Parts: sequence; C-alpha cells; structure tokens
Amino acid sequence: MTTPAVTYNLIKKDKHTGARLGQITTPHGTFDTPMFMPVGTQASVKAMAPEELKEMGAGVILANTYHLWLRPGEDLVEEAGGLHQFMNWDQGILTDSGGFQVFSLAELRNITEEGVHFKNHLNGQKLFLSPEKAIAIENALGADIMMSFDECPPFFESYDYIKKSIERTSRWAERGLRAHKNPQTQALFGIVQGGGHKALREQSARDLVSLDFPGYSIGGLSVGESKAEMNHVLDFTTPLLPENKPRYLMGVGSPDALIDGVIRGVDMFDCVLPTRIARNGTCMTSKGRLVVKNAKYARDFRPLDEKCNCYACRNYTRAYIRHLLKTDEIFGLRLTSYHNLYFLLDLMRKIRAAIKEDRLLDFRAEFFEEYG
Ligand code: PRF
Ligand code: ZN
Repeated sequence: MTTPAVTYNLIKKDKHTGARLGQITTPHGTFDTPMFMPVGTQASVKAMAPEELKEMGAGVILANTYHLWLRPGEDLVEEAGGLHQFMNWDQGILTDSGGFQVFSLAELRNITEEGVHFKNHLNGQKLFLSPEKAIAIENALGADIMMSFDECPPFFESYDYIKKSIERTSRWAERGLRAHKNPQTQALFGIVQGGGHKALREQSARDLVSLDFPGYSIGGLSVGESKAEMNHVLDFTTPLLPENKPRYLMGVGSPDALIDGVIRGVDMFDCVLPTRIARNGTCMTSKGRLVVKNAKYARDFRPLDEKCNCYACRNYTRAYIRHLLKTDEIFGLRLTSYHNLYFLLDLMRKIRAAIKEDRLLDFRAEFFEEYG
C-alpha cells in the first residue's frame, strides 16, 4: 500500500455556506485551507525572498512549467536537485502545466489531439507541448502538486467547440496520469473546464472524477467573464467534486473573489494580481485599493493600511513608499509586494477563523462594508 503524495483533511464545514476548513499535507509540510498561493512563475515570487514568504505565512507557492522549461530548462533544475533545492524553498510547491501559458503567451498555436504546436514567446522558435511532455517536465521540476495539461477555452466559446475541447482535455488528463512517474511524491490534479456551460462542466467533472485524481482544479474562469458569471459556474461545479479531495480555483486572487470562492467550497487559489499590481504602486487594503503613487499621499505619514500588521506597514509610511516608487528604488516595490501578499494571506487567515466559528457570511458582510 503506497501513501499518496498529498492528502486532504477536511476539518470542518461552515454551517451556512459551502466553505470548508481543512489541511493539505505534502512531502514539504502541511498548510491550512482555504489558502492563497503566491505565484513564483520563474521559481521566484517576484521581489520576495523565501524567508519573507515564510514569515508572512505562505506554506505553498506556484511555479510555471512553461517558463521553467524554456529557461533554465527542467534538466538544469533537476540537476540542481529539483525546484525546492534550486530556489531554496522547503515548503509546498505547485506547478501549472503550461497549457494555460501556451494559450495566453505564445503565438501561432495549433491544437491537435497529440498536443499543442506554438512559438516560443521569447525567440519565436517552434515548440510542441503534449500531455506526456508537460508531465515529464513537471516530474523533473519535482513540485509537490502538478497540474494536468489542459486547454483553457474562452469563457464565451460555443458549446460545440468547448464540448470537443473538454473531451480532448479529459483524454489529455488520462494520458498525463499514465505518463506520471512519481505519484508517491507528486500529486497530479485534474482540471475541470467547460466554459460557462453547465452540462459541459458536469461532463468534464464526471470524466476527471472517474480517473480518481488526488485533487481537482477549476480552470477556465477569471478569463474575462463577470464575477457573477464566475460565481454561478462555481455554484454548480464545486458540488460535482469529491468532498475528500482539495479543490483549486486557478488564477483567482482579488479579495472579493477569494471570499466568494471559499463560500462555494474552494480550498486553494493563486494569482499574480497582488504582486503584479504592487509593482505599479497599487496596494490592497481593508478600505479597498490604494494607489500609493498618487500625489495625495506625498505627505501622508500613515502606513499603507492602518489595520495591517505586516513588515511594510509596521515600519514605513505611504509618503516614504511613494517616494521610493517615484524614484524607481527597488525597495519600494519590495514593500508593496510584501504588503499585498501579506494582505491576502491574512485575509485567508481571517476567512479560516470565520469558518471555524460559522460566521463566514457575517465576515463577508463586514469585509465588503469596509472594502467597498
Ligand atoms: N488552466 C491552467 N492554468 C490556469 C488556468 C486554466 O484554465 C487559469 C484560468 N483562470 C489560470 N491558470 N492549466
Ligand atoms: Zn501591510
């Protein structure tokens, strides 16, 4: 009897919503869920040291198969001893499969049953990614959780196109499972697609659940549809997934979407949003977004968020951080990145505390009252 790489322990369900309090155990430690995962596309969460991520309570981060395949190459990472050792991160790592990145970054895609032909977004060189190739790269990278190779069709794509797409994505998922070499140390998740079509989400979930993955991702959301449309799809999709396995909503990280996703039974989220907006001077605060570069903060000697306990807010003012950003001092974007990540990790801590006490709906109301 072999033990799976990743186990999900459901601790408690909220009495009034679909929210779940749980824990995920990986070969690199246990983290509490619901959880937000900072994104480190190129084996680095931009501007943050691993020690800083740990200090703010990140127990799992995400890296991208596509980027690391192109640079520095998965063989080099493997030679370094795997992603954890290469980047000096001893907690959980999840790799996305490259499917989504090929669709969002690369040009001249040609999707076939075998895989996807496309051009390298860096130098135009012709490349090919298949489920087997993506899994081989992910095996070499050595993350604790790996994603299946999928197609992420546009949300408003036709029923007929998306039906063909999810059927192929299911076949790709099965091929990936067969190609996976390390199921004892790396958990491979299946990705539910289906756009906005209920019947197709059902079909996709049914296919993937029958393959018995150790966890399930929900893809194809936050790709241009409204928040209401996303929530509607989640309303009927999470109930299709097994209770005893983790559910991961891919590419979602705005505070309101995190709360609404948790309410619908999602356990894991990731997004570049906090770090990306931080680098152009936008901060997430309990009172909504604050663009610290704005002139009105030039003489504002308060912290970014008066309710925040992070390193940036305990030690620096809006006026100082604005000055750093205005003068292109690197420390400025380090502080805003630190704060935004802390803000989301802290929001998840508050969400977990609220689930524990069955007061998530009250928490939601209080949060929006202030956040706007
Ligand atoms: N598939 C994969 N990665 C993703 C997505 C997806 O659908 C999304 C959609 N928001 C983000 N990242 N493989
Ligand atoms: Zn802060």
